[in-house]
Amino acid sequence: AYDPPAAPAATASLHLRAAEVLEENWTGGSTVPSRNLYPHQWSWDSAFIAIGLRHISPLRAQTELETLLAAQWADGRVPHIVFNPSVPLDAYFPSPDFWRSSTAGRTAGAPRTVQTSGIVQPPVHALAAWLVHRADPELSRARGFLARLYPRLAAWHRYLLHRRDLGGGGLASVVHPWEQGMDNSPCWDAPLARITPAPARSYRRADLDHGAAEDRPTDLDYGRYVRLAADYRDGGYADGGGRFAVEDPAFNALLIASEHALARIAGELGAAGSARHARAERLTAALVERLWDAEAGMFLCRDLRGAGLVPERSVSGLVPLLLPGLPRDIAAALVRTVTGPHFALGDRTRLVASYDLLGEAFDPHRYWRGPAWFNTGWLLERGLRTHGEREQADALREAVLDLAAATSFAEYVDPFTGEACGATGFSWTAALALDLHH
Ligand code: 9YW
Repeated sequence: AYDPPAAPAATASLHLRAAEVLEENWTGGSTVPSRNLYPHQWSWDSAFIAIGLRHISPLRAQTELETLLAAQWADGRVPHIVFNPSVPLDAYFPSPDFWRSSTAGRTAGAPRTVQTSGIVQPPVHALAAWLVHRADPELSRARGFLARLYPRLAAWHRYLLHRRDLGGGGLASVVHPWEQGMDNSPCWDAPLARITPAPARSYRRADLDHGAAEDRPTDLDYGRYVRLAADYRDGGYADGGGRFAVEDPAFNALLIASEHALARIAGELGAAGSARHARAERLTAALVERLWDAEAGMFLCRDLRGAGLVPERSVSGLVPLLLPGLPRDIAAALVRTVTGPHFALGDRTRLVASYDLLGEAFDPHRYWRGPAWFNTGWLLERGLRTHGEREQADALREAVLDLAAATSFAEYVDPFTGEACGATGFSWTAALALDLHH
């Protein structure tokens, strides 16, 4: 069969349209994930956004990460939201008056000049910083980009590896579903069931003003999110005592990928990176030891306050494919799982689903309980390519580009039909399509 090459006009317009989305969502120092739904700066969004922005403006990409890291707390944590003071309080919940970072976070060293949340998100930042540097090393060196970021990134990893090693096995734990970035994943159902929801009248969900209720987490989920966050805040954001503590495969895989990137950054700055590479390899061994499930053929979450491994298959458990240092048999099993009946990539789906197609909780439209997201698509494309699965990687890349363009850069899509869900003009969708386009 003859495959005509993509029309130059179509590819040029993808670049232009993606650049336009990022331009519209740029606020001067950072990029909002979505103009209406998420009007502040989000941590892992900014990392993915910077990875795409580097192809349009390396300077803006550097600034994106610098703005985020300027809001780092003295204990090393990088907050999951940095609030824009010019946005009205009721535009997003939970707002700064809920988190009260500058007062409740004083002991943990929250910044005084900017309001933030007190929880974190996956550590994609060192990986992003390295990729941003590589896009324009001259500008990066001239601005001292890596030299300024390196100590902050090192402190961020130190926080996760020490304060967040709640299981004592070397991995970092998340203390809230929002920290892992896949808010209502069925992996959280069991660990969350132990949490008494905050009363519905004690807060107001702003997300429902902009998103369809059937695509969003439920009210019961929200009550529990609010309770957990309020308890963490009321404890001064101190780590260790909370009722929710989970070791998540994607969160830790991203930490490992970022630790490898930090080793390269150290090398670029004239320091030795070998100790960091070695630490990343030890973390990879810990990931396999604590979260690999041979029967499932993938990684699972470990509920530290419950019964151990959570028997739910989420895309999070596939993300470690990203790691070049993964044992060969494990990488091969992951590839079989991605293409097998539970995710059916290249068969029933083109962009990997966020959750087990055969799982009881599967719902093709509800947020992280089935829909396909572009950031996990990007991560798996990288993983498949890293492990020599070129054909699968090429197909996934095409799917990201086609679906991003066809949905006007949707937040997430129905994994079977590709129908747009959530917001459109979503920044990381535009940024990561732009990256795969290059
Ligand atoms: C919310 C901003 C964030 C992402 C998360 C996603 C969602 C916020 O939006 O959470 O209000 O539900 O789950 O991964 O960073 O895009």
